[in-house]
Formats: sequence, structure tokens, C-alpha cells
Amino acid sequence: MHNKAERLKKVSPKLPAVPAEIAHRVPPGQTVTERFPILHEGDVPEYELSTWSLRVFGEVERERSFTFEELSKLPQTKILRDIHCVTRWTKLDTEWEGVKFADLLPLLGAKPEARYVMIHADEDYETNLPLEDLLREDVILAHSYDGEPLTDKHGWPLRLIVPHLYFWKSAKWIRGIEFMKEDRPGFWERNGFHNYADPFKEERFSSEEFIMPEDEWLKKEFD
Ligand SMILES: Nc1nc2c(c(=O)[nH]1)N[C@H]1C(S)=C(S)[C@@H](COP(=O)(O)O)O[C@H]1N2
Ligand SMILES: [Mo]
Repeated sequence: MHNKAERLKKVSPKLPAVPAEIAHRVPPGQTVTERFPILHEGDVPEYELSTWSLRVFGEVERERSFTFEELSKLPQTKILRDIHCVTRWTKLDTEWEGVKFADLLPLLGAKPEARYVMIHADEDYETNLPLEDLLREDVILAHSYDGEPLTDKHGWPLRLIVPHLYFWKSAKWIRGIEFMKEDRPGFWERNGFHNYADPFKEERFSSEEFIMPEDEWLKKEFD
């Protein structure tokens, strides 16, 4: 078992009350913050945009890659959504802009048998999702946050945003989209985290013995 999951086997104190107007937007066990915590494994990668590419492979008619410029020419979508991290912070009304996954799908040549997707990201990060979830109206490959290009630490040049699942599914520094017939667990999903990750059902871990301390996220860098 991975260290982080091990460390989380601890008990937590009580959460502060959530104002009534926003209570329905805050999943159980979450704390609302104005901060934007920065969480990832490994180093922040550096890129030249001219050599960056996004590779599409697996259950596809033909493998292909997109340059950043190709993606910039596709229709752009803005979303305003709440995000929820498994370490218990929730940030309301975050604004992202990029290419809607559903708009990209017709260009990807996925075979009809492809029901799951593995998102590949730097450095050696991957996370799995049902294709159906990626087709929701608010799932985008984002290049901007709050009207500005992503900062390096938040995933520049491109990250996935899947607002309806815990934020570890929203891979930063994405480099590949792999279509799969069968589901396969990604990095955190292999290391004690839930396979699907619905925050409103508190699908944090794959086993009941793990507990996320209240103050885990307060120890992280943020901006
Ligand atoms: N490539 C990559 N993406 C990643 C991670 C990572 O370790 N590597 N961590 C995930 C986790 S656990 C979280 S909570 C969010 C954090 O995004 P943020 O730093 O922009 O808040 O990124 C997700 N995407
Ligand atoms: Mo996370």
C-alpha cells in the first residue's frame, strides 16, 4: 500500500459549519476555501509548446497526436464549477476554459467497444474514467483558469477538468488519452483511492479503513 493511503488511517475532529445558502453545493466532509491548493506527485514539468503533444491511442481506428495549436483552433468552452479535493477542500465557482471533451471525441476515432479512458499525464501520472463521464457538458481539457493561462503548478499547458468527481481525476499536464475496452485503475486508484470518486457519496477510498484527516490540505502549498 502506498504511503499516502497509509498516513490517512487517522481520526479527524469536527468540521466548521457551512452557511445554509451553499450547503447543498458542499459535499459531506468538505471545507470551503478561497485558497487554491497545489497538489501533485513529483516535480512540475517544463515544456516547449512547440514540441508538446497530446497522444490518442488504445482502442482507436488510428493513433494520432494533437499539437497545442491544433487544440487552440477547436471551439472553446468556458465552465464555472465547484471543485472538490479528496483532502477535504472545496473551492466554489472556479472558472476554466478549454476544449470540451465531447467536442474532441469525433476527432479521436474511438472504436465502439471503447467504454473507458485512461488519461496519461506527466510525471508518470494516470487516472481512469468511464467514457460516459468524460462526455458530460462540463468536462474540458483546460488551458486557462480565471481568464489566464494555467500556471505551471496548476497544469500548464493543458489539464483535464472533471468537476463532478474528486479532483485527483482532473489530471494536470496531460499528454495522452487511451481508450480501453475494460476499466483499469490509474495511479491513485491503485493506491487505495476509490475507482469512481463521487464526492457527494464520499467515494474517497477503496477500503473503509482509510480516513482523511481534516487538516491534510492546510499543509499544502496554495495560491
Ligand atoms: N499530472 C498530475 N495531475 C494531477 C496530480 C498529480 O499528481 N499529477 N494530482 C491530482 C490531485 S491529487 C489533485 S487534488 C489535483 C490538484 O490540482 P491543483 O494543484 O491545481 O489544485 O491535481 C490532480 N492532478
Ligand atoms: Mo488530491
